Amino acid sequence: MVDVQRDFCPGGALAVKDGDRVVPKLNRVIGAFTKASLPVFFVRDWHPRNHISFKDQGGIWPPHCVKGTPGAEFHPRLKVPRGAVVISKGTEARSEAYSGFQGTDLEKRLKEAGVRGIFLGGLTTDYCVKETSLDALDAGLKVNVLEDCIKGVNLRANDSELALRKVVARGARLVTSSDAVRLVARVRKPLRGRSVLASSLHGGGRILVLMIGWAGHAAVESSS
Ligand code: VGL
Ligand code: ZN
Repeated sequence: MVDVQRDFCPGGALAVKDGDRVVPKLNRVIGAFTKASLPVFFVRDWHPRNHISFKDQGGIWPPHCVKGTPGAEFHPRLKVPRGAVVISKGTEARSEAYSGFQGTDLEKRLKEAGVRGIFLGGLTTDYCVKETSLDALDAGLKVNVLEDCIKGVNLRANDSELALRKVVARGARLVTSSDAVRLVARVRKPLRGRSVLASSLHGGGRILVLMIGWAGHAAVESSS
């Protein structure tokens, strides 16, 4: 979950059109993953008051997501489970961090959790979703962008489109939240070790290929 914060939603300091519309769909994904005991990570923009990206500091953005302020809170309807992993980025005054991986321990946390692929959505398509996706690909992860769970700033009208084109060209897949929920529901069924993985491998097709990473993860979890 990338930057699903008040300031990026209507009424916020850096509001994105329809930013809040991603919340119900992301909640469905969060629910499905949680039920399947799959980890969900919550990335947030968490700036000091004098952040370099702010206009009064020479940056291009109005002040937003100042740590500890209401605007930096997750959207009030986002279902953040108790004890969820929260990753704060952009916390250094002198450096911008659009990616959830930049200056954080996100990669380490994902590796520790045995994660080989991710589904991501949130705000904003042309900045933090884009950069987080690219860094995830660089980290060797399979990246599935939840195309119905993202909204962009679009300083130029087609920025979001260009961002998606770029991440797809680099190897990410576009999927819907329904795809993700369906996949995870299958992972939840009892797995009988490697035979299930093997039969998935022979199935071919986009969805089955996607499932392998998660089935592998579930198998590792259930055997520990
Ligand atoms: C973001 C602009 C400035 C984002 C963060 O979350 O995409 N955009 N800071
Ligand atoms: Zn920011």
